[in-house]
Amino acid sequence: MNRPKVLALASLKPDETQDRLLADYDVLYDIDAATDVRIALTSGAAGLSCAQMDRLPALELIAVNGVGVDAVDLAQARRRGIRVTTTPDVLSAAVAEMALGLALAVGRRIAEGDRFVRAGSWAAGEKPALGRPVIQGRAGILGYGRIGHRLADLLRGLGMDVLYAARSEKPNSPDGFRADAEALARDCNLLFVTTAGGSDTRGLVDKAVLKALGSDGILVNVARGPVVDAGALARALQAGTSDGAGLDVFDDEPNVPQSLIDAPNCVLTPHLGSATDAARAAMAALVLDNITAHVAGRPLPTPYED
Ligand code: 8YV
Repeated sequence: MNRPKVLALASLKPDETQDRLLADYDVLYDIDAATDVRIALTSGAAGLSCAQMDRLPALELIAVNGVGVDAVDLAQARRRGIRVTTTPDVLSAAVAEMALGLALAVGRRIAEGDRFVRAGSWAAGEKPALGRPVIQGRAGILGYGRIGHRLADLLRGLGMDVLYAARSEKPNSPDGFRADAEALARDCNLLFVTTAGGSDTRGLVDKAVLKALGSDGILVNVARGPVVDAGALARALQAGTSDGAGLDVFDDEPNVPQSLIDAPNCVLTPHLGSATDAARAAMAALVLDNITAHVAGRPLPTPYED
């Protein structure tokens, strides 16, 4: 029997899920050899552009291994009636704890302390820089979707007051609403970015928002690089008008601007938000479930909904 073809622009983890994909489907990796594929598997970061879709005239389904669809040309997919699925919920806890970890790493200078020990500075009698309390005061969450909600639960559980900015105020939320990023930044000392990427949010955290966050503010971005103006952030960190930043995402991954590498109190991680074994296994299982459902003509478990 002919196995359905899948163009794989991303691989699945753990290996057992990748093995299931390889067992059940004829997996192609080269888009030029995939002109008749009906299914494309991609990651949140890689997405699928309009130009790529143009090379896949038979495409019916884009299965994203992640929640971000900013790299998928959704307008073109809609025009062509191509369905898109993502992996919501199963990665929210992982991304939320990464955000919290980055805030702690920045505020308590954990990454800097690690470098200090390894460089022999401690043994040489030098004194490490002091950190600052992190879990106190008010935390702001920019983007109040599934990941933002999970993070808000964690922060509230730690005794923090939580504020959020989103497109609209959420009825019955225990957290305080602010109408925009600047108002949110003004009223908190930890600002977490969990909003979707794409043209709507590009440069949302700009010089004015960083100024509103102030010189005792910490910024954490686990969303998409372009949401934060990296140049403005690097300048604010250098000038001391921002206290610190924890960044898991960047404009041009895996390249990180030298200005951020050189910036003081800036913790940089390689897009690790969903990178736990449990989250990645659950994501991969959902990707396979969506592909299987599509092939069988059943309803998609997790279609992307705008
Ligand atoms: C993944 C992500 O790291 O969900 C997303 O959009 O950015 C991350 O969870 C990425 O999709 C790689 O699979």
